[in-house]
Amino acid sequence: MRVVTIIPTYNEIESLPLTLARLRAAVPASDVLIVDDNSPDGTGDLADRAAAADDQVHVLHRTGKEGLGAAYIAGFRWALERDYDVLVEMDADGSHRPEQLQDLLDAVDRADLVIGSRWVQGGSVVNWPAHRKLLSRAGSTYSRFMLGLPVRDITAGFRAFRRSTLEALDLSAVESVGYGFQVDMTFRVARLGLTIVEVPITFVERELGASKMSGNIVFEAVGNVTRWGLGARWNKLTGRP
Ligand SMILES: Nc1nc2c(ncn2[C@@H]2O[C@H](COP(=O)(O)OP(=O)(O)OP(=O)(O)O)[C@@H](O)[C@H]2O)c(=O)[nH]1
Ligand SMILES: [Mg+2]
Repeated sequence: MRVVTIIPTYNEIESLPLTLARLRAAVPASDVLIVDDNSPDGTGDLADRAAAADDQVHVLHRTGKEGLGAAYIAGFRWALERDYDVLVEMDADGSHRPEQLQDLLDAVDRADLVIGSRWVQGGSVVNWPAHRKLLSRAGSTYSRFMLGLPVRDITAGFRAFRRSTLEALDLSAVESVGYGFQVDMTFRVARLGLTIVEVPITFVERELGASKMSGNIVFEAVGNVTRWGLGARWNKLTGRP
């Protein structure tokens, strides 16, 4: 099983070195692809140096900040052009513990998509204030209800896709930028009738660098989920596919 872990970065010069070192130590078999959006802080150069020192580390440079969704799509395309069997999504900021990646990989032979979940039995979040937990859970509950999906942590960003799953999707149709991207991908995988398995993870709030989360990203996600959910119900009522 050939695995590549895709890490999107924007101004992660403080977090990336440790995340990379932990990942290479925890799952040495996984190649790494860093997708950098021309970070002003020099994360791209740092990634190049890491790639020069380790032939399992690769870098994809993009010209400007286009959001996490666009970065992942570019990373998926890069990996699908190569012979990887499993494509992993992981944040650079330490929130997704590389030491738990193997748990996701262990589940990928019985799933088309594995989600590292905060909101299943055994999952947890470290260092989040109550309001942030509430926002995440409420977002997942709303999406689950609107989209009719059984997934507990729908915005989670620590994931493993089988190659065949991404090949079955029309990646050029995915347009969401922030959290909406994870919901969008989940909804698309579910609509294909593919199997989604959640494994518990401990999510650790970033300790270094700054968040790229914004009100816009939340609004985009809520707006899209509402549109998709209503659209699906309308299609059902009117008998459209
Ligand atoms: N290439 C690229 N990476 C991005 C972009 N926006 C965010 N990222 C990366 O995506 C990952 C998640 O972003 P975060 O800022 O941690 O967002 P978050 O996890 O929702 O927010 P926090 O909970 O505050 O950490 C990190 O590795 C970021 O560097 C972007 O526009 N382009
Ligand atoms: Mg984060």
